[in-house]
Amino acid sequence: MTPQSQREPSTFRWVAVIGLGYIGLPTAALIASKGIKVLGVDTNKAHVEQINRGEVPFYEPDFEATLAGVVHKKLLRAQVDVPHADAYIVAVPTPFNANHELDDRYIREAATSIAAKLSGGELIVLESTSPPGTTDRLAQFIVEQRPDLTLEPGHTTTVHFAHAPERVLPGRIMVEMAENDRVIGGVTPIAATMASDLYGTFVRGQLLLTDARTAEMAKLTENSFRDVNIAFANELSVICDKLGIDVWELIELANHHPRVNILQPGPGVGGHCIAVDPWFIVAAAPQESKLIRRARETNDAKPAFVIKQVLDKAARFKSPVIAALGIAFKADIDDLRESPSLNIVTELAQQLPDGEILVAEPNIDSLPAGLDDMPNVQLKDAIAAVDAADIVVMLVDHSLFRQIEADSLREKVLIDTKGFWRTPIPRS
Ligand code: SAJ
Repeated sequence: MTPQSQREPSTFRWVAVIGLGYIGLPTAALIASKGIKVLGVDTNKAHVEQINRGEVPFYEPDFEATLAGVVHKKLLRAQVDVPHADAYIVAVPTPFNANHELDDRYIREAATSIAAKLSGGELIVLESTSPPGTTDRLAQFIVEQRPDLTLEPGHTTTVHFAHAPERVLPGRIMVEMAENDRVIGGVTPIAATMASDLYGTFVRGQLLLTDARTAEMAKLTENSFRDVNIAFANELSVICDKLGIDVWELIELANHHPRVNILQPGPGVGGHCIAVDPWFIVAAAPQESKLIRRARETNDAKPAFVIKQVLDKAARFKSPVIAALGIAFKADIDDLRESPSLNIVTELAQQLPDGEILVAEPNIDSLPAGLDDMPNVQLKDAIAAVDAADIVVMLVDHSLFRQIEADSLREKVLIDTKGFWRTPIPRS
C-alpha cells in the first residue's frame, strides 16, 4: 500500500472544513470548485441550511455564484457533524481571554470531534490565526485522545498537522484567496508538503513552506505591522487636531516622498484580525513587545477621542440629532465585529439620552443587539439621516455614501473621521 504521506493531491478525495464563517466557507467553496468533494461543518444549524440552499450567510462580493455553483453540483455540502475526511481544515474562531491569551475552546471542540474520526494518514490544517505553538498543541491534544495514532512520520497510523494562516482581506476574499502567496508551516516537513499539495489545488500564488511556529508568528507579524502603522496615522491625527493641521493633507504630502507610505487615520481599528492578533504576540513575550502593545493601546484609544469630539459639538444643541454614517468595522462590508464605529455610536446613544442618533449602515437590515432596544437610535437611509441631522459623523467610508451631495452637508456640523470629504491639494 502506498504510504498516505506520499499521496498525490488528487487523493484528497474528501476534504472537511470545520467552521463555515468568513474564511471557512469561501475556502470550502474554492476547493470544491476544483472538483474535490468538500463537507463543510458548522454548529449553526440555520447557516448549514442556508448554505445547502446555495445562499451566503454574510455579505462578500462575488461569492454567491461560486457557492451556488458548487452546492448545485453537489461538490459542497454543509452539515453539523464532523465526518471522516482525507484532510481537515480548521477555521474556527480564536478569541482571547481577559489576559489577551488564546481562548482555545473552539479549537479543542473541533479537535475532539476530528479525533474520533481519524484512522491514520489524514492531514489536519489549522487556518485560524493562533499564537506560536498552537498547532503543535493541537497535534498533541489529538494524539492524547487517540493513543493508537502517532505524529512520527512513516507509519500508516501517522496523522499530519500544519498551519496555513489565511491572509485575505474581507471584501476581496474571492480574489485574494486564490491569488495571495500562502505561508504553510508543517509540524513535520512531510505535513508541510501535504498541505501545500492541498492548497496548490486552489492557490495560484506561491506556497512558502516553513515550520508551524514560524507560520503562526508570520501571520501575527503581518497584522501587527499594519496595526503599528495605523497607530502612527491615528497618533498623527490627534497631534494634528491639537495643532490645527489637516492630517489628510499632511499624510498625502508626506506620502509623495519615495520611501514614505503612511496609512490612513480613522475612528479606530476594528475587525477580528488586526484588533486582536497583536495581543497574541504581546501575551507570548510581554516584556519584549512594547511597541506592539503601545500601538494597540493607541488604536484602542481613538474611539474615545472621536466620542469626545462629538460630545463637545453636541453640547451646543438642546436635543442634538446626529447622523452616524456607518457602523461596520470598515468600508463596504457588513461585519460589525470589534467595530470602533459601533462602539462610538453605542456610547453616544448612552451619553446623549435627549439626543437622537440616526444610524446609516447600508449593508445591514436591522440594528444589532445593544442598539436595537435604545429608544434614541434609529436605522435610516444615509441621505435622510444627513438631511435630518445637526451633526454628521462620518465613521465608515462606504462607497454608497458618495451619493450624499456636498450641498446637503453645508449647514451641518461635520466630524469626518475618515477624511471622506477632504479638500484636494491644489496642484500647479
Ligand atoms: N484601517 C485604518 N487605516 C488604514 C487601514 C485600515 O484605520 O489605513 C482600519 C480599518 O478601518 C479597519 C481595520 O483597520 O477597522 C482593519 O482593516 P484592514 O483592512 O486593515 O484589515 P482586515 O482586518 O480587514 O484584514 C486584515 C488583513 N491583514 C493585513 O492587511 C496585514 C488581511 O490580509 C488579513 O487576512 C486579515 O486581517 C485577517 O484575517 O487576519
